[in-house]
Amino acid sequence: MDLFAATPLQLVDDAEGGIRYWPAFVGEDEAAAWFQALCEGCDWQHQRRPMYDRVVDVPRLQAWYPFGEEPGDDLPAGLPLAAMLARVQATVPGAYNSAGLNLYRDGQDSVAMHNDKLHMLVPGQPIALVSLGAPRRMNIRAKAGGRALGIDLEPGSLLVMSHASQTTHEHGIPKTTKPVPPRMSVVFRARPDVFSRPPMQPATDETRQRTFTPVRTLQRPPLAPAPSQRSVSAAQQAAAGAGVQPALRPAAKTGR
Ligand SMILES: O=C(O)CCC(=O)C(=O)O
Ligand SMILES: [Mn+2]
Repeated sequence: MDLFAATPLQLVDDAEGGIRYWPAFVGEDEAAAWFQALCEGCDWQHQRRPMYDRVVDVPRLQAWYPFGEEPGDDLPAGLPLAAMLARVQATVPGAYNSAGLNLYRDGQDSVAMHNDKLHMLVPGQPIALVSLGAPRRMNIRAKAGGRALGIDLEPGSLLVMSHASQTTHEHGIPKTTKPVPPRMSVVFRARPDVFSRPPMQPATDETRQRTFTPVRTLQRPPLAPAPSQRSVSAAQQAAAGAGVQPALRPAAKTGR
């Protein structure tokens, strides 16, 4: 066990380890290499989700990879997921069998306050979340009430949430008007019946699928909008500089 791994910050306490944070779980260079490889190599999907009486955009891109007891046999060879899993296992051992990835293209991407769905988690098993790319604030709030705790999730950090904490606390990544470059989370979980779960539902609107262009290859797109178009926000301009196409951002109401 390395030194950083030995000293997590305890954010929430419970009988299963609560919520712990390792700010420097891996070094900067390794985190940057993982981010680049995952940006370019993952099968990023843009989902839409029913919310009340309509279907809304999920305000981030997602990818999902299930794996069995020999993760190297199931995980795509070109991605660093097996190496990341080995590092996570060395710090917080668990019966992980799923890697869920979120890509926040800019400050408009987010995830609303929620707890991870209990019926899709094996009881007692940890949820291990590796952050890459730009830092983003996560809010963690007790369901019983009280002020939310805000923690800036640094690239190369590890946040581990117990299964029990999903019954007592909610977490979320709020939108921000600050110009923030893309950020990614890679979340290892133990799912019941992981291989029988239906694959992620892609966006129903074809044009909303695969809207992320790998950061290394993208040229800065022109930003001058025609007078009739809505203005481009500072966050969108920054995202464009970081390799995200503002023209492809959804304008509609978004869901979690
Ligand atoms: O991106 C994050 O840090 C949080 C993601 C999350 O909460 C989830 O995927 O359920
Ligand atoms: Mn979550």
